[in-house]
Amino acid sequence: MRTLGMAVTLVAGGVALGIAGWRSSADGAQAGATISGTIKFTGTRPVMAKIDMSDEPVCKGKYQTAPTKEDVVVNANGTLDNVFVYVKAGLPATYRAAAAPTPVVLDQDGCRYLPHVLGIMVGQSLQIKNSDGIAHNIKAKGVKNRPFNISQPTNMTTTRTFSAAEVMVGLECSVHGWMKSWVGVLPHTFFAVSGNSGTFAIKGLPPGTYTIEAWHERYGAQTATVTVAGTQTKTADFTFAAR
Ligand SMILES: [Cu+2]
Repeated sequence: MRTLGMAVTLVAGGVALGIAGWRSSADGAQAGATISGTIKFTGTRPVMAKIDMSDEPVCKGKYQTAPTKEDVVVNANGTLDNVFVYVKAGLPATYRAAAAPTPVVLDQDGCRYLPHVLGIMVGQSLQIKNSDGIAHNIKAKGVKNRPFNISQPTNMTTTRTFSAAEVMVGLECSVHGWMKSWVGVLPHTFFAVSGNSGTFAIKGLPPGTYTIEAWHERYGAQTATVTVAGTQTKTADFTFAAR
C-alpha cells in the first residue's frame, strides 16, 4: 500500500518535472546550466509529535499508524526533506520568464497538505483540493500577497493565484490546527523542494552568478553563491544542524 509519505514525494516530483518540461520546451532541450545539491542534516533527529485525529475518523482511517507533525522530516539517508531551494538573486536584468506553467495542485488528504512545501510562480494557478470530503478551511497568511480564507465543506477544488513574490506564504487550516503548508512564490521557476532523497536540482539557468537560498521552516535560511556558464552543472550542498 502506498503511504502518504510517498504521495508527498510524488506530488513534489511531478511539480519539478512539470517545470523542467516547461523550461525545456521554452528554451530548447536541457538548455542552460544546472545547480544541484544535497540538503544534509547533522545532530540528533527531533522527535515529531503524533497527530491525534480521533475527532476526524475519515482522516484517521487513512493511516495505519498515527501520523506525526512535519516541522522536521529527516530522511532515512540523513538528509532533510521539505527544504525550499531557489534563486534569490542573480538573474540577468534582461531575463524574462515565460508564461506561468500548468497549475500546481495542493491536496488535502488525510487532514494533511500534500505537498507540505511547494513552489509556484507569480500568477500561476494553485488548485487547492479537498480529497477528504470533510470540512477544511484554508487560510493563507501572506504579507506581500493578500491573505485569503477559503471554506471547503466537502470534496472540491478552489483555484487561487499569488500576485507578488514571497518566500514563504504560510497556509493553515482553521479546523485542524496541525495542518500547515508553505508556498514559495517567485517571479521565475528556478526553485525545487528537497524531497525524500534530500537532493535538489535547478535547471535551465542562464549564465551568471547566483545567490541560492535554502529555506527550512524550523531551521531558517542559508545562502550560497554559485557561478555557472553554458550547460555546466555546479554543486551547492547545504547543512542544517539540529537545535
Ligand atoms: Cu483541515
